[in-house]
Order: sequence, then structure tokens, then C-alpha cells
Amino acid sequence: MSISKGIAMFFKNPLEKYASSLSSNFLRAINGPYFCKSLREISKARYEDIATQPENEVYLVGKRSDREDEMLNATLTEDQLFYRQNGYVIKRNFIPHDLIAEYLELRKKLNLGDAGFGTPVSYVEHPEIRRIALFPELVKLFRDLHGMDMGLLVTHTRHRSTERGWHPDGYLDAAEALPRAGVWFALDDIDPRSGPFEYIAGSHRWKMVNNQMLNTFLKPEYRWPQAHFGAQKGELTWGGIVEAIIDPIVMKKIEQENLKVESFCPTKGDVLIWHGRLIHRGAVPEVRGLSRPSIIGQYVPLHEKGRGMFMRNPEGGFFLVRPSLHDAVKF
Ligand SMILES: O=C(O)CCC(=O)C(=O)O
Ligand SMILES: [Fe+2]
Repeated sequence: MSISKGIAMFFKNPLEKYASSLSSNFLRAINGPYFCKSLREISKARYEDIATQPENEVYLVGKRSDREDEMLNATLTEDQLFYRQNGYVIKRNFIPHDLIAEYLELRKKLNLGDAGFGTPVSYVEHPEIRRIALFPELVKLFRDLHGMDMGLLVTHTRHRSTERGWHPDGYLDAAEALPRAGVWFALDDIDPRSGPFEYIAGSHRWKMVNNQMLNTFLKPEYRWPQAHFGAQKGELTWGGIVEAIIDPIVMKKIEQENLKVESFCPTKGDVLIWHGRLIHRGAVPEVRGLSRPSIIGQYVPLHEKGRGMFMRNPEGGFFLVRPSLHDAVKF
């Protein structure tokens, strides 16, 4: 829902009018030095201006002829078929509560409150995170859904909504990359007023938001990939900047095409696995300051080169170890 609904508000430009929220990230992006086009011009862009047919697919999701579709679907498990059609799978009561208790104990020992670990690669140092993020049943499920081993790339560990606007995570990857995936782990019953994870089912089969097309809105020094991987601490990353373009475009698309927005309101131990091209967001909390105890993991195909080195987790699965942990973008 547009935040402007029902409230007479004055917006300096239509980007603000359609944005999911005037989050600090959004305001920094639109008031920063990043764009080479005016905000008014950017606000006229449509989804087709920022998205293209992806070059590569996992075998389950790509479009086929009707006959091939029918034959393929007949071979799929219930989870595979659902993932193929909807771009996500929910598994209730999936993570054993003793693993969650062990992880929450670690957080308590470190006095984290609702804060994250300060780095997206804290799973390297803390096996308690890996025991959840690389739970053997999940590693197995990834093989079913993506037809390959997926390695853990980052974890988001703050117990609050990210309040990120609409985006697909794969916008950070090269056009020829295979789809990545995300997993949302509920560490407690989640209060729907804390800003839940929201998504548009089936949007993983839309054209994919493309970083080269988004680059045309940006001054050369703020373009992907260098502005993402080379962002200095405290600077907005490329992903953060272009979300200010993507989010209002998707909001408008939802309104114009009357698309259904779904929320994940889990209980403790539930997980939601989403395809890297599914459009989703972290909703704005209805009640400020409410905890949202969760881990979010991002996973990429293990065999793709150039990410760094994947280590074998002693208890199953793989996780990325970057050349220098200190290079990691702060989460
Ligand atoms: O806050 C959320 O639930 C969404 C986070 C998100 O978009 C992500 O981790 O990729
Ligand atoms: Fe995301």
C-alpha cells in the first residue's frame, strides 16, 4: 500500500509518493549525488525500463513449451512444483528449537539486544549461526529446488525489519549468473506489526531487474559493480542507491496491475526459502521498536567463480570465506 493513501501529503517528487517508506536509506539515496537524471525523470521509468529477460535459469524455473512444461511438472516433487510456480517455499517448524536456543544464548552472552553481529559474515566465527543457516535438511532442500549445492554468502542478524523497499536479490549479480536464493529463519513467533517479510508470488518469472539498465540512471562513478563491491564504510552501496529507483516502480506496478502482496508471519522454527529473482521487501513496522527475531541467509551456486573461497561446513553445506573479513559491507 502506498504510504500516501488516505493522507494528504506534499511530495517534492513522485519517487517519494510511491516509495514503500521514506526510510533513511531512501532519503539518503534521493538526496545524494548519485543520479545523472532528475528525480522527476526517474519517477517516469517503468518496470520494462529496468528489467530484461535473464540469460540463465535453474532447470526448474525457466519458461518452456506447454508440452515440455507438462512433462517437466509431472516429474517434480510438491516442493519443486510450488517453487517453480511461486518462487518460494515455506517449511513450518523446520529448525529444531534447541539450535535456536543455543544461538539466542550466544546473542545474550554478547549482549546484542536486537543488534546484528556487525558483519554479514559472522557465520565464519560463530558455528551457532551455521548450525541454523546450514541445517542439513535445508542443504538437501536446496539441491531439490535449485538442482545444485548452494553456498552461504551472507547472514543478516539484526532482530529488526531491514525496511528495505521492493527488490529482487539477484539484481546484485551479473546478468549471466545463475539465480541465488534467500532463507528467512524465524527464531520466535513473529509479531506481524514488527515489519514482516513480504513478497509477490510468481514475480521470480518476471523479467529480471538488470544492473546495467539501472546503471544508466547513475553517474559513472556510482555504477555497478565497482560502486557495490568497492563502497567505503558508511557509504550507500550500489544496491542501496538503486533501491530508490526499483521500489517506487514496483509499488506502481502493484497498484496498476492489482498484484497481491503476501506477508510471511511465521512461528518459531518456520523458514521461508525464496528464489533470488522473487520481488520482496522488509515491511515498515506498524509498531516501532518491536523485535523481529530472525536470521536471513543469502545463498549462491557453489561452482560460480569469483565470489571467494567456499569452505566445507563440518556439519554439512558450504560457506563463503572472503579474502578479508574487514572488507565486508556492514550489515
Ligand atoms: O527485512 C526483510 O525481511 C527483507 C530482507 C531482504 O530483503 C533480504 O535480506 O534480502
Ligand atoms: Fe532482499
